Amino acid sequence: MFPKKGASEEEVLAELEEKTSEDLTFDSGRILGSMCTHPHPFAAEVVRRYIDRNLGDPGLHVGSQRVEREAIAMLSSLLGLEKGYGNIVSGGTEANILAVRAFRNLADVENPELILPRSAHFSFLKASEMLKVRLVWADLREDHSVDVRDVEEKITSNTIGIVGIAGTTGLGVVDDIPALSDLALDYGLPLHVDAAFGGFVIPFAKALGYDIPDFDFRLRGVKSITIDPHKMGMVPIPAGGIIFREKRFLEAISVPAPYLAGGKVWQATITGTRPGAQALAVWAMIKHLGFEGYKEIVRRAMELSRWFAAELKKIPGVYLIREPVLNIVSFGAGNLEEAEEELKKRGWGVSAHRGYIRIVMMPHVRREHLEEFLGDLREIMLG
Ligand code: 0PR
Repeated sequence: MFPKKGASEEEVLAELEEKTSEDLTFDSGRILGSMCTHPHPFAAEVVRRYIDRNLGDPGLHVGSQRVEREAIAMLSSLLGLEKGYGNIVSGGTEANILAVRAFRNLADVENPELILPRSAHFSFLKASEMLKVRLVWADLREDHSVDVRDVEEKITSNTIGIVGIAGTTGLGVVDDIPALSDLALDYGLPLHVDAAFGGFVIPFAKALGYDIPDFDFRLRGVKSITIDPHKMGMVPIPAGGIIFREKRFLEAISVPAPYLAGGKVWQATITGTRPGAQALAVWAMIKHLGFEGYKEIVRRAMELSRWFAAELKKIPGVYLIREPVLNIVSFGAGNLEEAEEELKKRGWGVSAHRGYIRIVMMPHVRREHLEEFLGDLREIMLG
């Protein structure tokens, strides 16, 4: 019911505290399977300070729009591109939808088809339904990366583009993007790389010496990349990123908004009114942490993943789905559903819906949390 009279802030907050007391918090260390984290306090402060900025009407917030462009420029440069075109959007879902939209609008095809790995995120289902693009699923190889030969076999005259994944949702696997890029160039098709998760991991992990395939704009077939600051970038939700190699992709999805303060402006994003604060927070976090700062975060996460994977293998009945590539470790067990139930009862935020349990070494996950988790898992497995 809509209350007739207002209550004091204290009363309302007390009620909210009570209502959200069931939520798991990132600080507690119990959330082990999420790609989100407690945002960096500095990024949270930036969001609070610029909470009223609306990038849907950049004529009012000219400075914020410039900052968004600079954020895109910094992300582009991280991804090996001198000048990129894109936006800070609401998350990986919007970013992927925008990429499919651009590919579809640029292709002159009556029954558009998009080829993507079976491991792709469900955001492409939304894109498919909204944009009337048929999804053509490519098989995976034994190592859970996409089978590039199968991708090639599935190319037809209806194909509008190819998707590769740099950090799959379930296992953190990086597809053979160099091979997909060559294929895309051979067939004159655009390649979209979904690095929603991996974008803020792979460049730093590579700098640390981890052997991970190239995945970014340095490969000429790559025409667009999704990279989410609200995952490993430590920016508050919602902050996704979409970057195109060329302006024509952005132009292909821009609609005129003629009556705004800036005169006739063009909008490519799905959302109209959209938070400037998040774009400013992306900019601020990159400036504040720099390459070296993110590298340290990734170093910790990668080392923790290797250690955790080795510890898991010591537990009877537990097996890795594959050796970790990024900071995601997924494991199976004979009695997986029971184990999940029992872990949940013990207060762990994990899920076994994909047939395995995924642990994501986000910045809030610490070794002592994992030790406790391993102890519980060992007990459960030994029954
Ligand atoms: N692409 C990939 C590779 C993803 O893993 C995800 C999200 C997306 C796109 C879509 O991003 P948005 O959710 O920002 O639109 N993958 C996460 C997952 O399914 C989303 C998530 C995050 C789920 C936190 C749970 C959670 O606690 O795991």
